[in-house]
Amino acid sequence: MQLPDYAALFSALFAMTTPTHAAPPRHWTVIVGGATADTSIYANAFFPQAIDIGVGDTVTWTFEGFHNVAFLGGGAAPPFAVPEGDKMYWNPLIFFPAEPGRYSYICGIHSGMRGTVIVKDKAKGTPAAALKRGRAEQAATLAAGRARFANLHVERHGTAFVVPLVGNSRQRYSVLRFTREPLVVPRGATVTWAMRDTFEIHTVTFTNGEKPAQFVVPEPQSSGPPKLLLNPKAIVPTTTTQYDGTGYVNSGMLFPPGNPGKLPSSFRLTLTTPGRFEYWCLIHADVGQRGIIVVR
Ligand SMILES: [Cu+2]
Repeated sequence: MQLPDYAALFSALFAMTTPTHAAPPRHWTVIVGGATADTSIYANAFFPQAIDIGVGDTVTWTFEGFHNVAFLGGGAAPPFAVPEGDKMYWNPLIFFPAEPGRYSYICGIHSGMRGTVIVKDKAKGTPAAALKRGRAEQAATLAAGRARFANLHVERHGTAFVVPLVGNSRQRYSVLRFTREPLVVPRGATVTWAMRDTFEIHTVTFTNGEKPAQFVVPEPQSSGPPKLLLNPKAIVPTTTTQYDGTGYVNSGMLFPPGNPGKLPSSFRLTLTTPGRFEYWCLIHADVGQRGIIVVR
């Protein structure tokens, strides 16, 4: 999913809401997200996580790669994330009070993804040094994710298999893959996909050879950016517990374990028929989150 560039909008708003100042305003950059070249690892973070700026300076958030961030226009004094129904959307209309202080912001989609802007009378560092620090933090995050993926194993207890969906909120990455290799199980085996990631949401969806359904559907608005709607085909779970290799089977959205809403964080299927079956995460199908199960 390609997102429009809102950098200019951010900058314009900052410029509008910051007073004229004796010292020339400086321009800072915060990187949002990032991914490995093969898109298997995503950084769910702001880099640098904390940035010091001076009163009157501007900040641009630069979005890298695919990101599940929805934008909504409008609103008088919007918070960083806008609730709508039971979902949260990122709101680009961010007004920093133009006075010293510590301002936290979050990504409304990825719980736990947060950053801080510290506004001082005069910032100590330089924008170049802050960006370099951001890049270094991002590289460390992606390296940690890559190492985790390299060490990803399906758990097996007899004929029960567990595919962990992993991420790390401290190191701020998510692995957007199910397994490294096709998972081979005996006929009659039960496979559980278990969320172990406190950031992300995924689906487990067998499409029976069909192209995976789009998770978000842009809906044009009379003004401003399109509203992004969640596709019912992706979010409504099917009731299947046994899979014979035919039909459409969907877990619906799987959420971080122990989430406050007690929303589902695992999905289980018994595989009754030999064959090779493809499944997808509909949320991350664009970036190749596809799994293969071979039933023997
Ligand atoms: Cu996913």
